[in-house]
Amino acid sequence: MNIRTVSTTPFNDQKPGTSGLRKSVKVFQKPNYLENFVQSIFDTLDGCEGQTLVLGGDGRYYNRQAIQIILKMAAANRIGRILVGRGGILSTPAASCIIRQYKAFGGIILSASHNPGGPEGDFGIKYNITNGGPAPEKVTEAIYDRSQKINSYKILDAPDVNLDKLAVLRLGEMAVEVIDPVEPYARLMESLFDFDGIRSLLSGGQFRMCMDSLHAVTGPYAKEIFENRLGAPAGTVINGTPLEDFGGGHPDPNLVYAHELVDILYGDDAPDFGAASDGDGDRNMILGRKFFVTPSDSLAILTANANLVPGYKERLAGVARSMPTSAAVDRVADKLNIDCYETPTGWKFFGNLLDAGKATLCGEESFGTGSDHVREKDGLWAVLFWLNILAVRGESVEEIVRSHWQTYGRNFYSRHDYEEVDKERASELMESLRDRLGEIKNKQFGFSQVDYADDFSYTDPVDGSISQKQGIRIGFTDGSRIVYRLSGTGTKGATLRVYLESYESDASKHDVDTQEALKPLINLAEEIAQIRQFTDRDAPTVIT
Ligand code: G16
Repeated sequence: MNIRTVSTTPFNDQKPGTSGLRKSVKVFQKPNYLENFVQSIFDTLDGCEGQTLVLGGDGRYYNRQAIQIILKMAAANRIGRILVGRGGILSTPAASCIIRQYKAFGGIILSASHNPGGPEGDFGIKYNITNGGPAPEKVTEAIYDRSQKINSYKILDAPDVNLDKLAVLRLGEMAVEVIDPVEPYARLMESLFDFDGIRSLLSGGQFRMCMDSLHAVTGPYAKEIFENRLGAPAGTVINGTPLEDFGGGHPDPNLVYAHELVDILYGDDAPDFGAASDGDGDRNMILGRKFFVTPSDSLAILTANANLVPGYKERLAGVARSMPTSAAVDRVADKLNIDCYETPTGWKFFGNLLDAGKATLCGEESFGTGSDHVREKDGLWAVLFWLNILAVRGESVEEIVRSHWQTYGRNFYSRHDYEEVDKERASELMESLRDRLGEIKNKQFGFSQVDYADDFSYTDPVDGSISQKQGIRIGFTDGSRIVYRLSGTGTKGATLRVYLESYESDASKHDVDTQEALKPLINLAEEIAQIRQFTDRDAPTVIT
């Protein structure tokens, strides 16, 4: 078989965002676009020749074609062995699990996460390092730098590999192992949670759950774990067949996009527990009967109840949350007397803390929770964690959350997204806030006295690397807070995210609607940033 060297020229838009390179499928289908980025990865990885890499994706449109291209390029770049999920499928947490279990050099994950799929949708690619986690900024920057100078890539002329049968094959000099994408992950879950206890809960006939896989990657994982291994009735997993376009839906587990599940959980005869995951299986949404658990509260509750779960009993070293995530978990960490870290948005920032044993659990407001069992956030892991707690405590989701608030107080929390707004105007809004930080500091807005105003900067406590301009924070003396950030995962225009948080210790005031409780802060967010004027929008596109 012949290795071809193909001439190419750089694309100037290959800078990875919050989580890898995400673009529309149409952009990825441009001649040489995918190839340039993949070659830039291989050129950047020192010592990858002869090594094992893991490869798989969330099954969205273009997944199969991209995998064939990457396999042939890997063979041409002298990679020793590739472990690829059957059908080209690997959920993001399963890819992380397999990199770690097989002690692979790293992995290439194909996903645009919660972004819609199909020929008109999005596609994405990211590189994960030996610890199983997303490449840190120094690696993604090196890949980008390389992509700006690239003038050729290498590819093997060979027929496509059959991805649909478990087998060990050869592609030129390289071994290709088509592996079961579910088994290693399901085994890892069994080692962390009390499967017997959860099985009694799910098969006892009293407790009912509904898992919405949104026609995305978790379908086969959820069916195997909940229905086959834990005895939940068939039909517990809905939308469980992965489709290339996610059935035309938006595979984002939140109250807006997972509306089928929300309707079930808020309908007559609702089940006791509902959950959803996203395109690539790393996000989660948790619902009780007619009750929504905010991701920030979920992280706090998992932390407070970790002792009930075999894999975490008496072994929490610390917790970490992204800066815009509410401080609910900080209160729990305080009580447990463990460290709590505040990182920029992006799971990659948790990697060092997990590797160094400084944090055991991590979470983000963006429906992501995880632990040191892998180096990605993990949707089904969070669902199992909740089921384990429910099995032990025998209370409803709502009771557990309310008693948590009673102990720790309630952090009212909401995120307002303004999607697909004009990029330049959105940057102007942020710049204008930056310019006025000095003036905003110590200012009084009505009853609200500003306590601090800054642009979040993070110094990694393990390697000392510094990440600046990670979001504008305006904190008030009553503990409430507004954060403004531009998303790093959108593919059309810009997405402005406004994160709102206030704290209420008085349990008699916990029963207020979140948007109502945050109303004064929402008005203040508009007054300070002039969102309507900069975005030309009267209201957010998505409120979570
Ligand atoms: C990615 C990152 C998360 C981040 C989220 C939203 O998640 O891994 O850490 O919180 O994007 O980022 P942004 O606010 O910049 O859009 P996923 O699930 O999309 O891979």
